[in-house]
Amino acid sequence: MRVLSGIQPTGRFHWGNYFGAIRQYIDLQHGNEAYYFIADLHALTTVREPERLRQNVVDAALDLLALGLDPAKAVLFRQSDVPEVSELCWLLMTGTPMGLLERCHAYKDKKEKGLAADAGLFTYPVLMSADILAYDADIVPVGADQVQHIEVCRDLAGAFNHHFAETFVLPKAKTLDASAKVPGTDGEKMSKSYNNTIELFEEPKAMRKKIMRITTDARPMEEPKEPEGDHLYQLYSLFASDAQREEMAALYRRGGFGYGEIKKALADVAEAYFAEARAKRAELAADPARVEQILADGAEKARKKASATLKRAQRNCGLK
Ligand code: AQP
Repeated sequence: MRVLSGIQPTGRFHWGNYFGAIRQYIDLQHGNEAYYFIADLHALTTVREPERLRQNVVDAALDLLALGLDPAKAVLFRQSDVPEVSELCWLLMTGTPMGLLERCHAYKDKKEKGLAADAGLFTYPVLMSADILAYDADIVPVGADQVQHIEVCRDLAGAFNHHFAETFVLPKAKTLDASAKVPGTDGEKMSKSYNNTIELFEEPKAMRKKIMRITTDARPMEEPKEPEGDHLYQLYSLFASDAQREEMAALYRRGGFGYGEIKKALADVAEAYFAEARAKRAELAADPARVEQILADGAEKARKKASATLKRAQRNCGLK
């Protein structure tokens, strides 16, 4: 299978990014042809400071490599290093109905909140479609919030294939049942724009502080509680072994505990979980030239694939 996914360098990655998407990237690099990119063109709709964007890209690469993305197995590259994708985006754009984009939640949510949206945000599902189709991806590992955009991609690819000739592979989204929508500290979807995130490589002290602020209900300590649907329990479950999870569920059902205890247990498992990656990240950060080389090698491989797809699409629609 050919696997492709992208992640925006709009800030430091959080637990939602990891358990919803990055963990899948790492698993799927084994036994598949995998392409992963740092979506800097997409990030431009949010990050408007050049230095910060550049730094975010480096941080994103360091995070991914530290978490186990292996450049010997998967192709890691910057989105903007493959200009073929932007051209492919235009080809798709000419056949994209406005109504389809008006229904996409990234744009709709912003508009409903009365926030200013630009054409970049409005057309983002089309660029994302080009990102996917350029590499003939079969599978796109993502969190639940991206499933709608993969459906748009399938619609656009299907319409192009139908109107012109068989050009694109129709991709499928892949989500993980237990972590397709990781809750944030307030119980809503963990998201940078909701200010409810816990970052992967946050300083342990700062991380503990955030964990202590996770919202809980006001039921008395002695009362038994149902663990399912409780976001603190859900977050703990992401890190815990089966035995730890069952023990925690039994504690909830028995009652007689304070949420402070659970939060402390969550901070302990989370700190241990990322300790190895944290050390590896520090090592990688000491050698920026190596990271740059990994991205340059990745771009070369990615361009080769994307330019073959672009040529096919140009020929089929009459440009060549
Ligand atoms: N809370 C989440 N649970 C599961 N998966 C998630 N993802 C994001 N949040 C969660 C998945 O992470 C991948 C990268 O997402 P992105 O590049 O679109 O990052 P993002 O959407 O910018 O993340 P945020 O924090 O949610 O940002 P904003 O606030 O800008 O929307 C994707 O596969 C995504 O599904």
